[in-house]
Amino acid sequence: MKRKWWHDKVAYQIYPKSFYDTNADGIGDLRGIIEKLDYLADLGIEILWLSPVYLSPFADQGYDIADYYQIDPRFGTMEDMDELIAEAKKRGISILMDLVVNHCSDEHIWFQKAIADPDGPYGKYFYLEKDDGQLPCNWRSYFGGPCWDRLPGTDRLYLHVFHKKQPDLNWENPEVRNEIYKNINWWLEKGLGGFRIDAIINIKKALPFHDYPADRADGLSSIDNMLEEASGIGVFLQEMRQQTFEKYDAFTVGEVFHSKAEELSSFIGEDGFFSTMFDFRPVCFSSSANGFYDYRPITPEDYKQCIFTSQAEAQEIGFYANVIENHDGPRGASHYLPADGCHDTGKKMLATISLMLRGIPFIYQGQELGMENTVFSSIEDIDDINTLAEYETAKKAGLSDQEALSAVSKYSRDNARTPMQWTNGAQAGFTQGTPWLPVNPNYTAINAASQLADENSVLSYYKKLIALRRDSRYKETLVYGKTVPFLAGQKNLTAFLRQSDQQNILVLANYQSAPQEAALPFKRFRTLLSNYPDTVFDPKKECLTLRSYEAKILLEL
Ligand code: TEU
Ligand code: CA
Repeated sequence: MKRKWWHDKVAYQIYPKSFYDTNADGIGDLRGIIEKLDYLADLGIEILWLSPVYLSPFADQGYDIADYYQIDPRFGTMEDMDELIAEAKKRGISILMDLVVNHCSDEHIWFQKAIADPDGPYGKYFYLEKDDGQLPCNWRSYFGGPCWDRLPGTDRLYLHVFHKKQPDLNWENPEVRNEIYKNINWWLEKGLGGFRIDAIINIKKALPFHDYPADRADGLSSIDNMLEEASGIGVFLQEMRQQTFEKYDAFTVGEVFHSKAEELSSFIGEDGFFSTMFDFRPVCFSSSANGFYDYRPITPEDYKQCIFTSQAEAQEIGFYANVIENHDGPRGASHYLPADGCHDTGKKMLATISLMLRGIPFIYQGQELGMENTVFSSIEDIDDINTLAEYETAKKAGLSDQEALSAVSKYSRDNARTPMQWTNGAQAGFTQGTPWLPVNPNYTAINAASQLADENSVLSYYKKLIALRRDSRYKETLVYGKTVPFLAGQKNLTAFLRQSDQQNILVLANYQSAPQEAALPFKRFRTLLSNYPDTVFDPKKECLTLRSYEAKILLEL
């Protein structure tokens, strides 16, 4: 396998709006990120992905871009951005921007020109169809309702698979693709390390537009059916890579849902479309075509199955990017840990698993503190358009207000979007003003300042895990070594070996509160890291007793 500069890095996702506010307007900003670069460097981060900071009306929190060449004034200026790239570089950190090119904002000049002249060149930048009283197809938008809306003041409809303020760009039009590549190269010229690539699987539509069997009472069909049928996306992705990323040796991580197993090597194999893509298998496990109200919790055994399947599938091909949370869902600690394990010890165990897997770890802001889901006391507390749509879906399915609220609370994207908890002071030290989204009330117990001062905190443990990955003695094994499941049939034990020619490293996690024994595959070992200060080992039985949510990383001697 060709070695690449990103293989041994740990990445971190910033949701700028909620990271750190320096001018008291309640919204995080670029200067806030610059101020916290030392914190991130100290944690061991070498790649930093920023969710969108481009000019945007914020219908979907910046995932609706009005100008790809401008920074939104809420976040700062282009000078701030340049300074951020330069300051990060000084600390050995590469910046990734979010590449949102399935759609733009309806306030983008291209869409405005399409409205003014639907038959002109910009009409071809979008998917426009004559409005003959019937929708061109019955796809349901990801945020609820049909994917078609009237192009204002015209007799046309336009396609939006997300919000109506996010019209889909027509990738079949080479002019659109060239505009996108030009933009990517413009940013790479500035010294970016690369991009996280949003909703990329949606760029290829199964054409001509047609209906699929309705799957809800609304008569619409999930877009998944279309994605299943669409083929030929590789032509676009290959062209994009060749015209942009490849020339700069840029790092790219694809947000790829619904990829087909046989396509994995074209996506992330050597010379694949992307450097890596997120492993969403555990996320998809919980989801349901019916919506949030029908999502199912994931058990430790399910989670183990998911990660082992993904590890096996990718290891001969390339690298997955491993995540337990991002800005689109619940907090990892709340989602993946049983209620009796959602404490510091359990959070450290979950971190051990996620960061010791083969792949490129992405940590989402606050994950390193063990931030948890927040509490919504009414639907008024929710800002996110996706959650609001899911709430309506739940009610239409017959749930009461209270039931619907409780169902969507578990999966709401706002759980991840509450402000970063820096201190135990007012507004968790996030802002001197009023935060755009209320802080999670648990900030007095969970915050960076107290954890920085505590050798045994979740944050300190994350630092040790990252340091271990970067340690030259183990790096080869932890980065390139195989993942070999161990005692996979033993319930609520998640164990695997990381193996290279030089060494064996065993990761053990007791994913429950009851203790359990684990027979070791070797007699002599040294503990590299654990969430307990000591080890209960019976040398006669070559057996280790793991206590409640105990995790161990052992080096065979
Ligand atoms: O998400 C793409 C996507 O598929 C989401 O709709 C996802 O299924 C949903 O958020 C799960 O709750 C990306 C971004 O990450 C998301 O924040 C944007 O809203 C979306 O694209 C549109 O740009
Ligand atoms: Ca601000």
